[in-house]
Amino acid sequence: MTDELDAMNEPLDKDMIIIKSFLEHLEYTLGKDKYSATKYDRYNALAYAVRKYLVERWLDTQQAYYNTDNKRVYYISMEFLMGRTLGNSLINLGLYDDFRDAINSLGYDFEEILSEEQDAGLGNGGLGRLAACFLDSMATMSIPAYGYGIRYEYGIFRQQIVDGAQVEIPDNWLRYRNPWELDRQEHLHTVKFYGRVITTFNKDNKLVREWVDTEDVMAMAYDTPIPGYDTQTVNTLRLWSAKSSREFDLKFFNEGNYIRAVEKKMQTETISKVLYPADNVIEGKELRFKQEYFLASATVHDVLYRFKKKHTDMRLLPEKVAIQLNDTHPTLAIPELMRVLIDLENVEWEDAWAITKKTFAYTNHTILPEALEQWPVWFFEQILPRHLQIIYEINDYFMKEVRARFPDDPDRPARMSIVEEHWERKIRMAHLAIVGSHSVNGVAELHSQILRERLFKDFYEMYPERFNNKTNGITQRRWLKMANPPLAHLIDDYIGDGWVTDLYELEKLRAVAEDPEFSQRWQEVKRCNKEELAAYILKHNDIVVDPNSLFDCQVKRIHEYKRQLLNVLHIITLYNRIKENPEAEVTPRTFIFAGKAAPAYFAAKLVIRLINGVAKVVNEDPDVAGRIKVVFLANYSVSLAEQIFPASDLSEQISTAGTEASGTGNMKFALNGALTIGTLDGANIEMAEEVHRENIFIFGLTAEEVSHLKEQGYNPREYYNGNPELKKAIDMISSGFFAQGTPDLFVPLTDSLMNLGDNYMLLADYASYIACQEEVGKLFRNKNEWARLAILNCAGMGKFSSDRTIEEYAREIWGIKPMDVHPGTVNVKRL
Ligand code: NBG
Repeated sequence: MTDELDAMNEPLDKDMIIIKSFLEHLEYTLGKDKYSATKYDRYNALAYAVRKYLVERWLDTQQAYYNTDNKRVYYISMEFLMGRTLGNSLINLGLYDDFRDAINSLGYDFEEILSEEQDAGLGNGGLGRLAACFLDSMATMSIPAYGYGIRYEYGIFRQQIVDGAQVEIPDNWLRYRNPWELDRQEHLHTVKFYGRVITTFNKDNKLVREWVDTEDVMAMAYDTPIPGYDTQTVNTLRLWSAKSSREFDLKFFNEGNYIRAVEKKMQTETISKVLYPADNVIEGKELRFKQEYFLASATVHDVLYRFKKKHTDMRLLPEKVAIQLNDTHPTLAIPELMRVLIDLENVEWEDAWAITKKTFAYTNHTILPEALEQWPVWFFEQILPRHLQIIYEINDYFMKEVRARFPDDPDRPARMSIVEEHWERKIRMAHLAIVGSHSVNGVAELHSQILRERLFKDFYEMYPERFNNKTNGITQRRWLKMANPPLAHLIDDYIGDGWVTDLYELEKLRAVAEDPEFSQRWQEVKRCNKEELAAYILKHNDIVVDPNSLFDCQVKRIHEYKRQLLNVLHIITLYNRIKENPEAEVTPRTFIFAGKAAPAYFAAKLVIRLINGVAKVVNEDPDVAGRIKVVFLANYSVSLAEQIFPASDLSEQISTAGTEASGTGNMKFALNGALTIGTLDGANIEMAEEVHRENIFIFGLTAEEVSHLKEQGYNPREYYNGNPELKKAIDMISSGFFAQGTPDLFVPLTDSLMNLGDNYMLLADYASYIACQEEVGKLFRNKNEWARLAILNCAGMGKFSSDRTIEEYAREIWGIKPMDVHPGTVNVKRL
């Protein structure tokens, strides 16, 4: 290696600088030579070589933030689903091609090295990935922003499929080094738990509360740079890791109980051990409650520490700080800020409350009742006694306000109270978040409307000015430029690359939607991407699929409301049609599924087994060969998603209307040229507006019809008895036709449809779904017409850039303007 380095003479050209830095890291940072280096070493060496470019801009950006003291936003989230970093960093730095060429010139396969990187899977699904897209947009738009979260040692589990069933494998993602993070040993905060509150008087003879005899955990910061695209801005994602406090250990050491001390240390450090793997449902565990407070407290202290470097008057806080709560998970930051202001900073209650409300804003991400957080009061009594007092006091004032505003509505206080008074008393976190914020937003128009009219109706009546909508978006840097280079290049060739920072530029594609040459090239790109995915499927599932067939994809968390089971009913229906009539006109399709089920979610896990059971029957039946195939891809993740979206023809967005807050996969599919089949739910509605109604396949009940039918009394059996194809499909599932030797295996699924009320109304939507799928099948046979619609869908995606979403948050909620960080504006000396 040293010989190779020595052989390089100055002056170095670009390639040589990259190669030199890569080889130096391989040798001096990792201690390897070309004989001993593994692929993973090469990935690390490359990561370190790239990190240098990030760090330079990072220091500049942070210094500029400090100097200008502009208002900053803190995005607090229990989840950040980042995926891989290397390729994305290179794209944002504008160095992708340089690095690729340099590394390839050494005889390595650059793409292969990139694929060595482990996903950072610190999230479950849409909520965590949204946070990651927002970080990219905030950096790209030069918004002074920080992400705050937890550095879980174990991210979302890795999914294996064994005999058709999901098996969870721990995701020990930090076992090998993480070249993107820098530990900040000096950024430590003490987070207190347990103890009791005593009342004393301070030197001014004022009543003060002291929280004493606490068990303390240290939160240590790990920072990851977040580069924007084509800008000097590099923001920070700060993740907290739990460390035992030294004072704490000492107590036991002094007692001579060394083992006990070490045990305690291990216990406290479990707080940041593992991500809870449930999406859209709460697990009311004490450890999770502690995680939420750990994040909230460490972040509040960090924010105030930074604020106090420049200011002493706490009333200025809302002018310098905006805190966005990603769902209710970090809502304890509200009482935590109140506690710090009142108990530690001696601010009067009224001032503290005004400051708090002006600082916080809350985003709701679901209306599913099982996902609305409510923590038992006894958790607070034991773990956060001072916060409970503060919450009670907030609620007392709030209840007075409610009674004064609505004197003739005696039931209202109980409905709106932060404290739920049923047999187990609970704190309703959403109520606390609304009362303690100046802004409450949903994530798509329909969702925000449901918040106003149903879920938070009482609050909307009281505080209409707080409610607003921010329709979700996705970053086109990762989801088109990086994930689909052939399509990105084709688009560049026709309309330039302005779309990378202004997605509305894609409108220009409308003009070439019927251009035969463009259409031809568009179809070739899709074809290539499908061949790649087909190769992946062959390698991982040992199934041969035909790239000419329609790739019909449903990839997302497995959840009853998302109705993967409805998709399965369609597959079985097609299967039966072909079996009964081998001449039936069925467009060849490959059904592709991917998604994880929460480990404790029985019905969702059963759906995975059913999909695999159906896959086995269908794929092995020669009668349907060449017509339909079913594939379940294991371990859905950000990096697997990056392979699936570019290769898809049809995007399944088929949740029961009124249940999916927004959806974001829907946007990624369409951006990559898939057509959507979907219900009028979440952001699908706005997508239909943007791509025009005639270019999207919409079926099923509307949200209003769903509520109406429920009120009238919905009877799934009517649909079952009235539709022979539906009946046959359901009977096959319950009879064990797909169960491979365990006849009753899938009965719980059909039971929930037939005997437990079919909560998500699959049966009501079945006929309309099947009819719509027939239209899809027909259209697919007309390749040019299909391509024309796909192009128009892509052209209509401008609105769904997370840049647009973030611009709205910044302007309407945070009051923050983008700022530019130029190299050389600050005095960072480079050695
Ligand atoms: C999810 C919704 C999705 C939405 C994402 C991001 C939760 C609690 N909610 O529809 O189910 O797209 O949030 O907003 O995970």
